Formats: sequence, structure tokens, C-alpha cells
Amino acid sequence: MKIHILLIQFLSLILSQFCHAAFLKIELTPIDVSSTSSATFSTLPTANPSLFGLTGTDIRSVNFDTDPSTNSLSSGSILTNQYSSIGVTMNSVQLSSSVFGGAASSPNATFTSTTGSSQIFNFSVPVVAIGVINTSPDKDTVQLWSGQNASGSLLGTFIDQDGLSLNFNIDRFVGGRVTGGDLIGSVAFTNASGDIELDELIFEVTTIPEISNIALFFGIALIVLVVRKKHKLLIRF
Ligand SMILES: [Ca+2]
Ligand SMILES: [Ca+2]
Ligand SMILES: [Ca+2]
Repeated sequence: MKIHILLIQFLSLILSQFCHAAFLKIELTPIDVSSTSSATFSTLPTANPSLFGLTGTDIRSVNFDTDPSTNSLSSGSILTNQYSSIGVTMNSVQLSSSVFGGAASSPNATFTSTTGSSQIFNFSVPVVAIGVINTSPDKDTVQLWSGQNASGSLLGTFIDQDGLSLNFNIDRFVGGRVTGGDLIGSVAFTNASGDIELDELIFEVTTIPEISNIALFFGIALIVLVVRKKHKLLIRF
């Protein structure tokens, strides 16, 4: 009996490690992903998501240049439901073809000039990781929320270049990953100063119910071990 209790405790310990909810910040510069330029990404996130740490089988992307039906989006457009068919909507985010230093993918990036205002991206599909290029980063705030429109639980937050000397000339890919069954309902980028200009949004949609699969695996393993142990004891006695 003692062995069984120890076994359950051991498996619970392992399971808790797998299911521990955590936030993993993503912040990459062009040099970090071996770009040919130190200031801009020569390989874009929408072209190679795995280079930026998004490795699932269902990665979706927004280049702010064409909608999901490949219709061109014009500078000055206000984004709300244009990308809803791929699972993301925006809180009236403006597009611009004349952002500081240029868009990451031509012609458009997003544009907000008001200090303290946020560009919010809401997900209607189960998202576990997101990232976007901040094309003029100046310690803007990144927040991942469990609910829509920056509501629910704050899963993770940080500012770009935290603890570093500010350099808005170097593009930064910013975002995060959640683990342990958490899902990202929305992500908010809040302008600290100057403008906030984002491009090349990618997000990873989970295709498996991670926790239930892990629990099922360990549950089956536990049953097998207990049955085998009982079987051995019956044979012995
Ligand atoms: Ca673009
Ligand atoms: Ca730039
Ligand atoms: Ca800014």
C-alpha cells in the first residue's frame, strides 16, 4: 500500500510539473535570429515562424498588407474584423504605409500615436503563443490576457528593452508563450512614448488538449503499474 501512495505522489509531482501554468516572454532582435541587418529582420515571422519560436502545426499570420482572401489593405484602413476568419480581431487599429523606418513587410504596419493607448488583438481560437514585430520599439508594454479586450487574468507582461538603453531604430519581435493549459484571449500593446507601429503578427493555435492528454497518459501509466503490482502480489501469495 505504501508503494502505491508513493507512486501516486511521484506521478502527481511529475504531472504538476507538466501542468504548471507559466508565461515565457519572447523578445528577439534581428541579430538573435541571424538576420543580415542588425536593425531589421531579413527573414520575416510570417515566412518562418519557427525561427521566432512558434513551432506548432497551426500557425496563423497577419501581415497587415493583405486580408485572408489576399485583397490588398490600404494605408489608413481601420482594422476590426478583417482577419476574423483566421481567428483574430482588432480594436480599431489603424494601418499606415509611412511608419518610422518603414514597415517590416511592405507596405503597411499598424500605427498609433497616442501615448498610453493600446492596440489590442482578440483571439477566437485557442492560442498558446503570439509574437509581432515592434518596428519602432521604445519600451512599449506587452500584455497577454486570458480574456478578450485585455480582460480576465493577466498571463504575462513586460516592456521591450527592459533594463537596456533605449534604441527605437532596432526592430524587436515581442510576444510570449503560455503553458500549463492557459490560453491567450487577447494581447495588448500599449504605447509608452512616440508611436507604436507593429507588423508581422503570428500566433500559434493549439491543436491538442494538452493537459487532458498528459493526464490521460499518466493515468493509464498509473493504472498499468498498479495492476502489474497487484498481479505480482497475487502470484507471490
Ligand atoms: Ca506589413
Ligand atoms: Ca524600424
Ligand atoms: Ca512607442
